[in-house]
Amino acid sequence: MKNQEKITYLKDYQPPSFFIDEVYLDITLPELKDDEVKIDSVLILQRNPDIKKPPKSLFLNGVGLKPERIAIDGEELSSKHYEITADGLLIKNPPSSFQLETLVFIDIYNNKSLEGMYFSGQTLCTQNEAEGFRKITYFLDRSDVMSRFTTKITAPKEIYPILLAGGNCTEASQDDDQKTHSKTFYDPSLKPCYLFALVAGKLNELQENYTTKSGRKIKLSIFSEQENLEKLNFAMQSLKRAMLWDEEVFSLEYDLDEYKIVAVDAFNFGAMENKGLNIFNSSLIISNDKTTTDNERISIEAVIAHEYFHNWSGNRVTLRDWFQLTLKEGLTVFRDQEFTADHHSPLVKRIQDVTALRERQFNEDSGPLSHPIQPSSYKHINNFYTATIYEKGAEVVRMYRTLLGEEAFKKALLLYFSRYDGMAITVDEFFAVMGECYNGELTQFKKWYSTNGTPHVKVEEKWQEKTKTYTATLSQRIPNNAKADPLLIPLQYCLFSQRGEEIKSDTFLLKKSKQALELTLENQTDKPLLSINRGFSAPIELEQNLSEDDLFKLLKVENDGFNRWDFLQQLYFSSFHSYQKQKASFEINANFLETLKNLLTKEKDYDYVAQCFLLPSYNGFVAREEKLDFEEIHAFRKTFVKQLGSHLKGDLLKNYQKLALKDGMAERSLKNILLALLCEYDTNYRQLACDQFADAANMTDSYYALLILCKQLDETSKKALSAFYNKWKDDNLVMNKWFAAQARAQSENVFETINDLSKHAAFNIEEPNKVYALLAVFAFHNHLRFHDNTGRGYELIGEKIATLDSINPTVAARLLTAFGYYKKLQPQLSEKVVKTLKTVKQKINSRASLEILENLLKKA
Ligand code: HT7
Ligand code: ZN
Repeated sequence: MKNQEKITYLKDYQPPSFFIDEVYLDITLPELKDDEVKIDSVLILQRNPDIKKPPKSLFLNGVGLKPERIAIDGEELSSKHYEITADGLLIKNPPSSFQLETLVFIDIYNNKSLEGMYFSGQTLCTQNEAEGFRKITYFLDRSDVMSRFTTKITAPKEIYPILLAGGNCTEASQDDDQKTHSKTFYDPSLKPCYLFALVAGKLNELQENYTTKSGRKIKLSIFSEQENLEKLNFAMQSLKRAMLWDEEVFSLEYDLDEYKIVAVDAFNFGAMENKGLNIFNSSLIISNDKTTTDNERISIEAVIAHEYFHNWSGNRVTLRDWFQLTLKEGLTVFRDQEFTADHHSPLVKRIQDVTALRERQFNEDSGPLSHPIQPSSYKHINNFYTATIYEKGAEVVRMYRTLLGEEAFKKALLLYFSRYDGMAITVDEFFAVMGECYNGELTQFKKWYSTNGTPHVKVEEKWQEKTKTYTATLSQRIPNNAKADPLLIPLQYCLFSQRGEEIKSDTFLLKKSKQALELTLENQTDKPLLSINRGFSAPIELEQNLSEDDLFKLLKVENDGFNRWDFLQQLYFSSFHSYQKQKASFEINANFLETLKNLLTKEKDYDYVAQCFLLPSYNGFVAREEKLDFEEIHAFRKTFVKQLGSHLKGDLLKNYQKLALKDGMAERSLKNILLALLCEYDTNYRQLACDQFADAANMTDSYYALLILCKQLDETSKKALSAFYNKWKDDNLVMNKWFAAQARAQSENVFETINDLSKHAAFNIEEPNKVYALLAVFAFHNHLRFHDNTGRGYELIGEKIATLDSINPTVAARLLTAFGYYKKLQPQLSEKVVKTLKTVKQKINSRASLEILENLLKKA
């Protein structure tokens, strides 16, 4: 039974037989805890005029509802006219247009899945993407049914002083004895039900106004619990920056009179773009420099922008079905990446985005969970909110820009938004608009949507001195997808002479499996140097095999900052490969040391230098290496840092001390990376980390010092942890950091620590943030111990997944993806993973977790 779950296929799409034009929801919240919520819904339905044959029945989704009354055009239906099943309501012989009234009760107190309507602490809220609305009332829960919503909420005033829904507030009233009050919201835009939202609770509000370019005044409100009210200002200013940016860059304005955001602690993902009423994981709203790190602030700004940008890319232009998810997510990630690039360093942003793509998406795409940005089937849609749909989807949008050029791309986007405003569409329409604005043939590019796996592009260079002909033969293949047709890959490149002059820069369009870039270079005497995939113009793995000498030459001449950084990455990896061969006799290339020293002592862009001094992470190794041995990777990192330290300790220390006297995000970023290197080089430097921890004036300095100390769980780190705990124990969000710091510890006793922490009073398995902080940080970022030879890491996470599955399947399924690359591990470890997964399979029941498990266990 477990395995025979329903599969949804893209090819089976059928338009809805009915549309719902208007929705009137009358929602009554109970006075007594444990009583149910009453949902009285009136839907105005009409048959889809394109469907000629009158349908015999109409099926509305509905899960876990307790129906009390079902009426058509005011007449209660007798039981022979409808059927209630576990997943919905079937109405027999529906008229061609009618008014359907349903009165249902729902139990919100036992809803731990955090979908539909649920409690986050004392705050009642909703999460309806992808298929949560069916847990609230009977509806056509699909994104191509777009309706106008009017929502009336009635509730006891003392328990729920704040009542919110999407749209503009049109009416407020209270009963005579002031005990009960009501609010009505009308949303004039057409929206699918996944964008419906409601919030009720004891909340405080930060309110400001924003005037759009066309002069409309918008009321902006951010709500949180009382104690966080003074930590909402950064989010508010970020929202205003996002609104202004979308007007200036894409001429897109906000449309309603109100824009509301609510922070809740219990939330499965980062945030949700509900029309006019965003709901945010509190970790992505609440901030100040005492409690939030610089990187967290950048994420907050980006996610606020992301959800705001969805108002156009996702809400006004929405999806026909969930197979189109990348249409809104890929485009919106691209938009938020550009927003952040415009407000901070574009180069550092690109480096960070590509690093994240390699560490998350490339890893996903090279294992059993690989899927295209438009999958052809799914069992549970919640499993497809992946790095591939989001981040690879954004890279596909970026490639359109490279192909079309800045101006034509912008024109195409404006055309897209105006042509499809108010519609539910597919990626085909987006592709068609881009094609219309492209000066060439784009048909082949479409294959990016249906092809899974990261393309590997091999470069073989030849220089014929006699004929002065330079040839680079490029060939493409996808390792785990041998049958894939060739893709259209735009590769920006530059050829340099050996003396460092730029010979030619252009975009090469690789279309065939094998294709030559051939140039006659009359004035050249020596083989030129090729720097390709500049700015990471395509999401590919490059196989260029540049020698270390060529990398050093290119580092001197290349002016594309991204590729310069990437040459350093290649040097780190080539050092690893030398270490694998030479082990004890390994020595870092002197030129590499010199390059790093020059960067540290001469380069003034601290943010960039910080990126260069960040050694590839363990996930970076997962992305690049075919076979994984984390003990060897760990030993290499240690050896590398020891040698780096012994050559550069003076510079590392001097720069650390210099930066410690300065303020600023870039300065802090480099300073903390230098501190980590110093402490890893020689434990005596840990005193510096202790001092920084004790004296820190902000969370960035305090938390990075703590993280450095917690690499080993010993007396020193325990002291710091307990100081941190005593200071922050009443701050639920900061406590997430306390859990995460310990989950990263590389000590052999980390398993006991995690087990103990999972029983700590501040830990709550029902709150996804806690699961992410403790268990996901361990499984996704503590490679040394998650893959511990004893298999204890796997067992620990396996057991937690089994427990979590019956509470919150979405989060359990996400945690399972930590096993995604197990086939690259040494056999003794991959066998242990399989054993753990098989044990977990016996203990779980949810469709979401089973889908991931079955994919993981699929034979290659
Ligand atoms: N569009 C939002 C997706 C989302 C979600 C999906 C499934 C289950 C819970 C969820 N919470 C939010 C987030 C975004 O991309 O903006
Ligand atoms: Zn999104």
